[in-house]
Amino acid sequence: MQIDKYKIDEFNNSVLKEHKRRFDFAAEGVNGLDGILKKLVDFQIAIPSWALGTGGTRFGRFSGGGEPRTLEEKIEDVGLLHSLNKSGGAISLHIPWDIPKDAKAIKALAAQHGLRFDAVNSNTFQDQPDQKLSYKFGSLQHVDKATRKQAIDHNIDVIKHGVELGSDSITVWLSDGSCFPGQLNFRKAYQRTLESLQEIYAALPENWKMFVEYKAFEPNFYSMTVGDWGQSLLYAGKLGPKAYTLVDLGHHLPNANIEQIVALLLAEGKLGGFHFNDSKYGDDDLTVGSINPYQLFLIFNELVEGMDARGMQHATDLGWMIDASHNVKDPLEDLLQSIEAIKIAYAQALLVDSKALQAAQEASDVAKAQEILQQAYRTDVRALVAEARLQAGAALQPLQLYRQLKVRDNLIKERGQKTVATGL
Ligand code: PSV
Ligand code: MN
Repeated sequence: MQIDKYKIDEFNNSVLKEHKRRFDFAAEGVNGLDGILKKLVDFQIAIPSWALGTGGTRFGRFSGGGEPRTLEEKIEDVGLLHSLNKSGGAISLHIPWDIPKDAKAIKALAAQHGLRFDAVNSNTFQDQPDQKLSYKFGSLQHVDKATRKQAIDHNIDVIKHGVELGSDSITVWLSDGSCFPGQLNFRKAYQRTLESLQEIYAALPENWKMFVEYKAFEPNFYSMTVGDWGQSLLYAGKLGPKAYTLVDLGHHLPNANIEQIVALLLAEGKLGGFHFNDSKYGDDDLTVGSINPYQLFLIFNELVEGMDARGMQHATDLGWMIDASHNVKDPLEDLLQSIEAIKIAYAQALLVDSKALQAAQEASDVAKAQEILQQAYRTDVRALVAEARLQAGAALQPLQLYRQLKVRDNLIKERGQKTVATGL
């Protein structure tokens, strides 16, 4: 299914008057309005190929129907999203869940939808049916050299797929670790993982980046070999200038100050990218901004401040991606909400009076600093975000139009009720 541009225009015309009223109100007194709108238009968030179907927990999975059955259909779904909001212009593949059989054709299909390929993701946290050696006790850290080699080769293979698709980064997330005290020699696990990563790093093409993603727990519960940003930074530092830390918002222990982590990684030039989601307990993989929107804003505030301080391009100098699991909502609706939440937090961060904030900080005026941040956070920027969408040729209200056009019903008609997308 594709959404014709005239349907978007028709819809926009039907809500334009109300939008203009809201926009004029929201725009009043905003400094550098055009620059802010341009930044919002440019900011694209990659959609993971594994988040287009219904996610699940170890207790079950409840499919919503019409899920994409093939990589081609996944691309079609991301294309749908992108035509609705012009903000999800990239797709991130997880291999081997989504192996492009004909890379040229897949690349051409993506281009037809205005999409490019974001980071490719390797998978050494599951055993595949045709796999020789098991990852039950780890992959890059494994005590057995042959198992490590198999995992290294897989990552190199993923890079090759990425090259064919025009991607320029690989995200390595390892489930390696241990479940019980004494199971693992931490020092040896670290050393083996580092050496394995070095071999993968050596296979990176010239212009490529490697993102080392950390996670505090799960599936290993006693230790994770890349368990936090410190460990990730250690690996990235030893690997070299093409290696960076990737922050997945759900991968911290409760109450971690993620905004501070982000600020320091940026200051060190070692922040590579983001996986957006939200959580109440741990790695819940909920819709970003649904539980903790203030934290999301604070993270964006550090991002904007830190990127500006280093003269970085917001839209292109870091990898922006959603990594969530849609258990009870329609995945496409959930992704539309996620992108909206990200854009809102970004817009609010762009509104922060950074000069005044710096002055308040230098004067140790704590109350003033808080007021300045909350002034931006409490501003209703939804009409600004909508205006940026309008300027980009997208729908003023993507979710409403998605429902009006009965996209899910159409997908169910096309693909069937009982389809299952690859992923977790
Ligand atoms: C692990 O929980 C993770 O965040 C990594 O990014 C994986 O690639 C992805 O989720 C798989 O669902
Ligand atoms: Mn992730």
